[in-house]
Amino acid sequence: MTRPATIETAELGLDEADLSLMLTIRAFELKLLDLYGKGLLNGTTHTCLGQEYIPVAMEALLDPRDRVFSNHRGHGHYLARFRDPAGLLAEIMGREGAVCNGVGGSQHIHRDGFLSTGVQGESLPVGVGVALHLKRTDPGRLACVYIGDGTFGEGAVYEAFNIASLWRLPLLVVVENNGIAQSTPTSRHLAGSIAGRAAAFGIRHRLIETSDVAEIRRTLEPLVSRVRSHATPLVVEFVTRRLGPHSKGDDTRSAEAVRDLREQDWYERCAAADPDRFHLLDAQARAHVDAIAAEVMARPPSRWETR
Ligand SMILES: Cc1ncc(C[n+]2csc(CCOP(=O)(O)OP(=O)(O)O)c2C)c(N)n1
Repeated sequence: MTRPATIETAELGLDEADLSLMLTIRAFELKLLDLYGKGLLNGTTHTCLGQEYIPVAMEALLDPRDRVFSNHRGHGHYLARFRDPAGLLAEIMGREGAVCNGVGGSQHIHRDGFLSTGVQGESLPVGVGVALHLKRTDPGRLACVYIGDGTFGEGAVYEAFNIASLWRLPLLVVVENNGIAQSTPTSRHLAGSIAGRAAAFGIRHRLIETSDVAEIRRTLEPLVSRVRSHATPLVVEFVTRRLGPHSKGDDTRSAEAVRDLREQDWYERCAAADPDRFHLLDAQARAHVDAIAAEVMARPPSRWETR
């Protein structure tokens, strides 16, 4: 019997393209940590190891004309949107072909309606302004802003919630609640709950605890459609896991705590569901990223011409 071309099982809830994308994002992030370890990258970086399924699930619910605002942990957001590991790596390494000519680096990317910032909370008020613009000029489009749980410590979040609710703006806030902000557990920095904070502004909130991409899309599709059709804000909170350090080598958690998180990782779940096919796709993703890294490293430095 020949194998099916796509993995589509109840356990996985994934087709092959989605799984390949998740594996490519993982391979990309692991490659960055490897390059840093070898002293081949400068600056800093924040990997989304463990959180890759979130932008992959969300991307199918977004329109290319929507605007996406990303944060310091944004490589997965960019890769899910543009599938351009070479451009992003060139940006991080300051090589020719860099998305922003090597000026933005890991945290400050701008391309076709996508904008990231390393300043926590900065993008929400900007996203609100863009949502207002979209409501007036292009009804049906939305502004999607990714933030972490720690960012709820920024006052700008609440100014943005207030106006988004009051003016009924098509704002989709995706919270990647990975239980920790740098070194501070969420339980030590956030009173009440994210749901309660959204409710205080009359904003709908949906909690997503699964990493099953198909289930996430099924659950969110009607809610995201409503953001578009009713021009109304929505907060989607993912309970997720940060498997890597905050940035490069600064994990303050115990090895045991990180091991427990790894056991809940989508990667292990998908590998167990169809090991042969999974490992083939994983090897392909790693080889693809290895080849890109070798090719990008051989490029000359990027140039930024000021006019
Ligand atoms: C305004 C501001 N304050 C502090 C920092 C330093 N900083 C970078 S990431 C981070 C923690 C962010 O936590 P969270 O929002 O939960 O996102 P996560 O890193 O867990 O993805 C901090 C404090 C910053 N980038 N911006």
